[in-house]
Amino acid sequence: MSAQQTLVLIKPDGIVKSLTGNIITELSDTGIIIVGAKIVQVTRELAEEHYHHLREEKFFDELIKYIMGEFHVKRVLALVYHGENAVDKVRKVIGATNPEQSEPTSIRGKYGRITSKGVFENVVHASENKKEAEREIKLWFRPEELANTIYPTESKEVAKTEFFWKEK
Ligand code: IDP
Ligand code: MG
Repeated sequence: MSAQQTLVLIKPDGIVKSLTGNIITELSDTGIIIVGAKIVQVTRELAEEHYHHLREEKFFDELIKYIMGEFHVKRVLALVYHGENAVDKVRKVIGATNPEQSEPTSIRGKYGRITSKGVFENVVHASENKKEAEREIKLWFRPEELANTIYPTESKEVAKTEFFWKEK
């Protein structure tokens, strides 16, 4: 198995529960390294694209609100990890989707919960396989935000609006 990349999101419940350091420590213990990191305020467009495969589910609307931070705080920490077998290593450490069925020692098993509305608030997201990891990393990050160029890039001329801090 060669080196892989995977996307991890510390979800809004993980942020408000102050679990960021703890989760990063557990992931580092598997020997993989961080090659990208940023705080993101998740827009509806990004949330719906990220979870597009779940759009027919009855919990979809609540899931979109959850990842946008409507129940906790409007930010997530997005991380890209790189290393040997990174996708499966991370999935193992975080545990199963349903926090009540996760290994008790996994991150989701320890810190996740199911809300009265039935949303699995499971603290952390991680890509399910290599193909999804590539789709998700390209959705959340620009090439120059990553420490190494992991997918081929091309330069394009685009007219764009840039934002600057307003002078006082
Ligand atoms: P994953 O996060 O383990 O890859 P997915 O099936 O991709 O699981 O679901 C994405 C997220 O949607 C989950 O992490 C969880 O927050 C939520 N979710 C998934 N299945 C259910 C469900 O049956 N009820 C409520 N929430 C769910
Ligand atoms: Mg998934």
